[in-house]
Amino acid sequence: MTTPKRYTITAALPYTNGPVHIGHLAGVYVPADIYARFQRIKGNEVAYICGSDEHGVPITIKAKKEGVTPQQVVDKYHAMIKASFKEFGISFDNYSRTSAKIHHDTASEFFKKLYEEGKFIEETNQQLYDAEANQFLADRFVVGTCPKCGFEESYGDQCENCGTSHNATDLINPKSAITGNTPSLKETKHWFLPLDQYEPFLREWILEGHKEDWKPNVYGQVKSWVDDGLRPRAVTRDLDWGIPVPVAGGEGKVLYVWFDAPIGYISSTKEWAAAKGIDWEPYWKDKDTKLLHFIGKDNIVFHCIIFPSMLKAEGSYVLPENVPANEFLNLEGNKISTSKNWAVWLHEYLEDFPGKQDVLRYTLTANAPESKDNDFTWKDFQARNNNELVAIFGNFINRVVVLTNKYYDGQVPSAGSFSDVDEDTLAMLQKYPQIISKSIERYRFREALVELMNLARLGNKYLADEEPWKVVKTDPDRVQTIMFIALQIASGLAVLCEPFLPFTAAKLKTILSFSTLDAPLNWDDIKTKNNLLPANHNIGKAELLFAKIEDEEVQQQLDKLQASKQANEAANKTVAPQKDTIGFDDFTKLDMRVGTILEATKVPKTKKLLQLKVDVGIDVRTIVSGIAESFSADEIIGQRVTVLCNLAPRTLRGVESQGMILMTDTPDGKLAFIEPENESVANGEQVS
Ligand code: B3M
Ligand code: ZN
Repeated sequence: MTTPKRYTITAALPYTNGPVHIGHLAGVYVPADIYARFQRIKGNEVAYICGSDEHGVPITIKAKKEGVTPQQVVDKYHAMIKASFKEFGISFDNYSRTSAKIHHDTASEFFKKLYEEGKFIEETNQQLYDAEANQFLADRFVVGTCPKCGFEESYGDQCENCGTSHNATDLINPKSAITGNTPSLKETKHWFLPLDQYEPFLREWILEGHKEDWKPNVYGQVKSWVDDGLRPRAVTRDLDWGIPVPVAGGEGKVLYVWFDAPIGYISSTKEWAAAKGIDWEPYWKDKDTKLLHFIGKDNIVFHCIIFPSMLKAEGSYVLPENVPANEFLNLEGNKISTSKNWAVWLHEYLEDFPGKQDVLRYTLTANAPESKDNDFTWKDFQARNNNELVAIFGNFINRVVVLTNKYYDGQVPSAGSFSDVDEDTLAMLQKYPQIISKSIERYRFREALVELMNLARLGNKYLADEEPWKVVKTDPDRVQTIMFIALQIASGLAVLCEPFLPFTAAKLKTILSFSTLDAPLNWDDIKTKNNLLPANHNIGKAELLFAKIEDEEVQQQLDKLQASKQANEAANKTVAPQKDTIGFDDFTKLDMRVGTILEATKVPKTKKLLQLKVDVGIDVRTIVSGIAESFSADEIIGQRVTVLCNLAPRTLRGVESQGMILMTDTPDGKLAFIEPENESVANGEQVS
């Protein structure tokens, strides 16, 4: 037995300005939960920490809109989010909230310490001000053009298009989100964290130290920010909702939400430890503690640059060992959007599919946006349930339990001598704990889940090949051995599925009467024990683990989405009229081919242009394309595209463009690629 390690696992604190949806679950809470459950099962010490993020401008905007106080908004959503996470089986050790006193105290002290140690720059300068609203415009109170990617609806603190975080005064053509007015500038004093001074530290710690083990999407974002040059970042705001700035001159100001929110992980840990009567400090300060932040890709800068710089400035904390950020989950081909009600809300799912938590956990893990954005569809949800959970996992368990009850009155039979197939099957079973662990340890939860299902497939194949229902008529002794082995696989599944499918694991353990075993089975027993369920152990009756999902249930969900879509489309533009007729000869002159983008770089000093290297089968050519407002350079490497190849070359900003990428519009005003549905289509294939 190895000595237990200590893990502090954080999941991004959800904003309490709305409920939680499947995008949040797939990106953050389900993978973090799998990881936390896995480490607990392995016998490690785990603090899985979360809570509500109750400050920030979106909450005050929502309160204004609804004519209630910000406190009323956060109370409503905090209660709702907390309850739905619990019902969904997210196994937080503590779920706190940033309006709690312990958090206000912790964040204030943190700020004061940095202030007293001279870690901030104090500066009076001009900030955006809305004279009509009589208010400074920070963060989401101001909208304008992103200086980096040209997106016209960037917020004051972060661009949702390219993810860049900036200062509100960086925005081009800023407008107040309260009145729509162009803001004026007004002097005000703030405290800044001089991020530029932390550049050498960040370079050494992340760019040199974590090149190999951090996910490429995370590492790449950090590198591009650090390479672009870091600047001092204001950590206070002129707002009235938040944690008051606790030093002289801070009257009427609050801490920036992204200063206080990550400290929320620390205060939530403190709250948990106090309730348990243990010391919180080892979970944040012991150098052997593994601190992990599970987040979505829009939070990378805050967790990899700003918060670590704060921790470094403070001096007594450990730094995250990894920040396994995910990309985004789309829904039925479109970006999930709260304002357009294009989402599957967790609390609604729990109402519509009672008892089916694991089906959603399974689907979201199987489609997790681990290395690129991914899509959730209700058809896929149904297929994964019916063809995988029901047909493979459920079917295997059901056969094992039904036959054991039928032949042996529920008692595990003793095995006779093993055939080669038996030996191989048991040897395979013993390999799974290691195979699954390896994938989980590397944050590859999709891969881990595939392996879990492979174990269920192994069980099904074993039964299908050995056919105990036939053999029983001729060789009942042999059937005892077959069923013994099948029961070992079933118990292996009960243990190994727990991180992914906790409700199913609990049910299965009840069916197999784990509670009457001499000692509880753990993960590593499966590697070594030959009789996980010993002969003569009594199991319970069969019970369905998964039920088929019918077409009507899925149709209802699609109808719900369709209703949102129609409501949105009604508010949207009409389709362009058809152009003038052309002859077939005109059409055949167009040389359109499938290609793949190999390289992409931003054309300097332009908003829209990316310079691409595209493999079009005939050659690899340079194409300048006006897509930078919809895509960042790194996200389109490897993208399949359709190229108009024989368009006369044109020089754009000094670069000769040898063709054109064909694009279409999406409902949210972005561009989308036209790519072959079948991945096997080769570069250079003609479009006709
Ligand atoms: N409240 C979640 C988000 O950006 C944000 C995370 C805070 S983690 C400290 O949606
Ligand atoms: Zn941008």
